[in-house]
Amino acid sequence: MFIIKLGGSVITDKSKKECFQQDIVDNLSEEIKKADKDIILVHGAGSFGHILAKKYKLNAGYKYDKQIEGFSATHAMVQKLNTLVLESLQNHRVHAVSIAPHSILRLDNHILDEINYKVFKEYLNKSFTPVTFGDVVLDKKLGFSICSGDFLVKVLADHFKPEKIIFVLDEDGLYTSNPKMDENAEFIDSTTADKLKKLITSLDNHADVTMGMKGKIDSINEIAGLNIDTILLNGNKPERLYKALIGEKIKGTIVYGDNR
Ligand code: IP8
Repeated sequence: MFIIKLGGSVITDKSKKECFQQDIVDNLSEEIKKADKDIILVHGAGSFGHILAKKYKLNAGYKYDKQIEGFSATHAMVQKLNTLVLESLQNHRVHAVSIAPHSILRLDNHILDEINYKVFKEYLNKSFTPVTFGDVVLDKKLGFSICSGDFLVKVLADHFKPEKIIFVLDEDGLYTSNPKMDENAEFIDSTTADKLKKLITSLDNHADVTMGMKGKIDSINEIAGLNIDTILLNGNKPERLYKALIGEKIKGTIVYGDNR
């Protein structure tokens, strides 16, 4: 089984509110269908979620009444994005079922308090492709907060121990610094959790409430600690996701699990 995270920067144009990348998602759906693997799919919120979540400071928890409006507006937006992803998958005959985080998990000061893993398992057993996404959720201590797609990948990987985790990005993989800002950034084709810890990457300058690339490196670090190999690849380049799923070599970064 594989866990795939479709990054918000691939499935949406992060610089424009509510801008879905239909052609790219359609290509990725086709590749997922062609590879014919058991998959849990997770997607980010991109420009559908981060702009509003930042405006209403939702990740800081419940501080003022207007945030209630912001919470429900943000949820509606990420749900809308999820429907677009789902439609694309279904149009490519991937039998996707949406599992919305806000209804199956609760955090406690940003840490996992409870989650219903059974619902993922039952859909997987029946050959569905469960699709979950970065969402706003209840938080025991903070009232509410944000559950990012990367956080979901981490907790689902810990529980389901997939064969591999694949992060689909808008870059070829990891670099020694942010390639969008630094022309001397060097590409990393393979690394380990230990080396990753030393990597300093400046933050993306998008309105990303869950910390962009820095957040991603932190999550990958923890995933590598689960002894699961993680591949980072470019979702804008045709066939890379498909080839990674069937085990062919591609341009991308592989982060080896801790036991190597
Ligand atoms: O795009 C963030 O999820 P991510 C979710 O995976 C919201 O970091 C609601 C902004």
